[in-house]
Amino acid sequence: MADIKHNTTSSNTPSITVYWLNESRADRIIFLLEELELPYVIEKFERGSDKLAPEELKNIHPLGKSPVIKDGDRVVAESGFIIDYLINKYGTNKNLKPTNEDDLFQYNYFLHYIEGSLMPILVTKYIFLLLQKQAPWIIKPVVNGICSKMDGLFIGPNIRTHLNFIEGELTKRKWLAGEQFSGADIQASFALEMLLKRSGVKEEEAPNLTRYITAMRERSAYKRAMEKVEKTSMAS
Ligand SMILES: N[C@@H](CCC(=O)N[C@@H](CS)C(=O)NCC(=O)O)C(=O)O
Repeated sequence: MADIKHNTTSSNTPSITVYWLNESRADRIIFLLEELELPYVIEKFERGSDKLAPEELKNIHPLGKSPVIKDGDRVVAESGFIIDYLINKYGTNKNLKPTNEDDLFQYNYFLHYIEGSLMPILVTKYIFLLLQKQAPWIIKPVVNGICSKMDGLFIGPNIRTHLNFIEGELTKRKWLAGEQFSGADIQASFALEMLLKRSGVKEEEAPNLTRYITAMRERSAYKRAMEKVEKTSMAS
């Protein structure tokens, strides 16, 4: 574990610590904090060879998952909740949460949809890929057979349904919750990049999602966040 100081905090600025795990949803929170231009400190945790988070993360929150943050003495878990919490508390003048009813409806929906519906199928796909990669050679053909059957029957079609849904939503609006970029897009950011990648669909076949991901990557906060993530990954 390493402390990575990115900003110096003074007594009247927020005291936010992000408990960051490599290759995790914690990158969303770094992205948000860069959008909000808030000072924060990253504490780095690294996955073990089993790909799980280290036990010490349970000292921060009993579930031992990342992201989890501390804001002063308050521990906040769940990426969607952390995003909404930080925007409500510190983002009032940043336009990251819609004020009109229709856009706010979409904002809340997508904040829940990403973790409630999309991530479970993407994680299932990831687990099956990992299983195929790590299977001992002697049972590899059997494991590969089971995995490709599951992919054909269940995982692949579900991923395609999500892709079609998102592609359709993005024909109606520039961002997920209207014409204005919001916290819902931050929650969706890396998940939708993964959705496109895991669907195996070419960018031309999902032009709206491709346009959306390109616009996301062009944001200066996204670029700064990626630099912080890269720097944190490299730090010992
Ligand atoms: N629904 C939670 C999911 C948190 C979660 O499962 N995080 C993963 C990383 S993306 C994790 O900590 N995995 C390590 C482990 O399960 O040991 C959220 O959105 O914050």
